[in-house]
Amino acid sequence: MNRRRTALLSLTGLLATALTALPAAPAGAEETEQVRNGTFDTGIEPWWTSPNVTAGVSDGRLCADVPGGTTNRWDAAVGQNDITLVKGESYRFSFAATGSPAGHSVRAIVGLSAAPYDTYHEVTPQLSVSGDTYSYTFTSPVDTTQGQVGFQLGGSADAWRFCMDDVSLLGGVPPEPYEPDTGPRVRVNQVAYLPSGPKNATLVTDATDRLRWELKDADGDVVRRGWTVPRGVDGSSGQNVHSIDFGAHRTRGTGYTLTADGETSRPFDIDASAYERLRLDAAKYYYTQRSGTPIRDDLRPGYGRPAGHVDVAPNQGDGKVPCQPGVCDYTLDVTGGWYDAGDHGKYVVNGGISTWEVLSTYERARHARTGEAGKLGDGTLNIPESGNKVPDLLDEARWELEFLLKMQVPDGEPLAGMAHHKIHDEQWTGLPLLPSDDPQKRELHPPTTAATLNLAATAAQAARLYKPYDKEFAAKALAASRKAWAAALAHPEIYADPDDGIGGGAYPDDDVTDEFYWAAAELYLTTGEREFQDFVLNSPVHTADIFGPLGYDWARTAAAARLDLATVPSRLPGRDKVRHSVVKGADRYVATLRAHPYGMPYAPEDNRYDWGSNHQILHNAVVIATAYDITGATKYRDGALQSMDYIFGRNALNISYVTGYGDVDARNQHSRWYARQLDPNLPNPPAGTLAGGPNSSIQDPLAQAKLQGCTGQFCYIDDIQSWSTNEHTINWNSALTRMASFVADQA
Ligand code: 9MR
Repeated sequence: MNRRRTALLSLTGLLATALTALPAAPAGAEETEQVRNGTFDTGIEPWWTSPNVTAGVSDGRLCADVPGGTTNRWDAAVGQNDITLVKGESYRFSFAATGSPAGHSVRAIVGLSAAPYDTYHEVTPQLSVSGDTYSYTFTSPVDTTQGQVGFQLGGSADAWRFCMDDVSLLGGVPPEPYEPDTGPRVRVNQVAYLPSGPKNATLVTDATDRLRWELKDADGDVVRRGWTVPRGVDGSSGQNVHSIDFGAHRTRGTGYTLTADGETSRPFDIDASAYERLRLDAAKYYYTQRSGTPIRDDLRPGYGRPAGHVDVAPNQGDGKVPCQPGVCDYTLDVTGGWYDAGDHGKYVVNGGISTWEVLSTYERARHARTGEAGKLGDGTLNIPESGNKVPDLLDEARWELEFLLKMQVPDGEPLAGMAHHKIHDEQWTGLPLLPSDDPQKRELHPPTTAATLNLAATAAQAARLYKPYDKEFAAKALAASRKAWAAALAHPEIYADPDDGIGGGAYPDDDVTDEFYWAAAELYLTTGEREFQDFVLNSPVHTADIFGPLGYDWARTAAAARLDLATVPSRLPGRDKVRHSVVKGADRYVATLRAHPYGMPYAPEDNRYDWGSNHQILHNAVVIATAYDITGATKYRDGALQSMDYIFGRNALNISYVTGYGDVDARNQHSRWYARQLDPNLPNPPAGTLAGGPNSSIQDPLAQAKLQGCTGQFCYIDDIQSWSTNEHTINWNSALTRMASFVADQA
């Protein structure tokens, strides 16, 4: 520590000289130590410890005896408060540490010492007995004088000893520029092209003239040659690119590579089997998202965990959840359902669109020419209900449906029949945190028209799909749907508060004409009744141009109705026109895809990628795929297939956005329980988990620190802290589920 002390002293000396000799230095230009007594030369002041930790100076270091038997990381800690952080300034956070016995890790954070305890930088290194030094650079996203350097030591069953020294937080260091490793400049679908499908790639190059390309098999033998097509500068990446079409090669095989301009792509297959796997993996994602039930390790090795939010401490549980103060005076049992994403919230609007898309994957398989409903039938998904003679996909969706029905306001209450918008924690919780370890109070938020119509739509759809398997449940769902429909008509303009985003997302939507259209469409398709038919035909949404560049999502639900009216058999007057409108939408997306040098059906205005852009791309692909189901025309089949290439690596970052698929895949999605990046004892997300993908608005601090000024496709980072570019959600995986099934069916 003496060395450090000298370094600090001489730095102070330098600073003093600089200050007298030169005009005022620009803020942040000098390196300044923010931590007091990081070398423990004067005892442990001003460091604090949690009451259960005993700390003192030993051999010039701070050593802490940590008790066993705590749950969360922050249940035992050492730290220092009152640290000033300056927004936009970069800091080097470094320390030396030991842990004994071996095998323990420390969660070291720089964050906020007061609620909501945001962390601006955190790492969880595994400690050694002999000791290591650790050093990290990050940029502060905020101005605060309430900063904290904290070492969280809890969560271990056994007692252990932690020692640290030379703790430093040096401000004014040069920021570490973030350069994503994008690998070879030839960008391919790293998973697989279908033997009979289109095969396209993108080459990043400064060359403006066409170049030779070669396709090699696994032995390195050239099996096909051709010329690239120069495409100029691509606005979505800022790169000069060429495209490559090797679709003429139809020979099945693994380990192919594509070479051009002296670069060789990552390997890929020409085969369908990966999509058969993906069909199941994408749908299996939902079991591990279940709330209210233990996840069985025998069904998902490595993913077993206790039931979340079932009234077992420290959970406050979802069995008797009150409203936010002043909203209602009853409690509801809202156990079950799927957790929305990496958080522990459950939201009816997002639950609704997700359930619709999972159910629609099944419904499409029943009606489409290439559909094979048995592929997601009983016994395919390895869930507790497998073997009950009900298609597994329906069993999985029912887990969420039962929850959605519980969110309905009970009879006798003023808003009876409406649905509460959401239920989640009172405050945001930190990462990592298993659902069963969440200690927060849970609350119901006010009912909204949007949530009510989501419930009406999905429950109506459920009523027709479950009828052959469970008449009683089908009848219950239909009754709930009718009740919700009537309640929405009686309260057509109750919107979610866009500022209600503490402890959970807001999911605000102040245009519900599309939700009304969707609910009416599902009720019509299930009952054939005149009231719903009239509502559909009279809705301005019925004839509106709804297939815009961004794709449908939880707030823009008209497409859910239009796709179902076009494909689920009915006697709707003018049904041909509805079918034609889908084909017209698909034509637009195919045109976008053909004009795009990365070959995808997504070109948002000014290349401003939206939150969850990956699922929007998949949704535009669903529209193209549906046009294929309607017309049987190859150009739609090919367009839908080609859209997958972007998701699997034919993109500016050369990454597959689906965990477990492709040579380099997204695997650190923002999640409180697939948090391996923060705790080596936790898993990464299961195979088949889609990352949200590039988001030009980069709302989270990590993305803001690393990706400032990013162009379209580059606004993404595979880091668990980047919740605005790298989360996973039930409504994004439903898009993957639907497309995976379509692609597998084309084999
Ligand atoms: O996907 C949602 C995105 O469209 C919204 O712009 C954003 C802000 O409201 O919220 C996203 O949804 C998040 C939700 O609010 C909470 N759970 C995680 C969701 C995905 O990030």
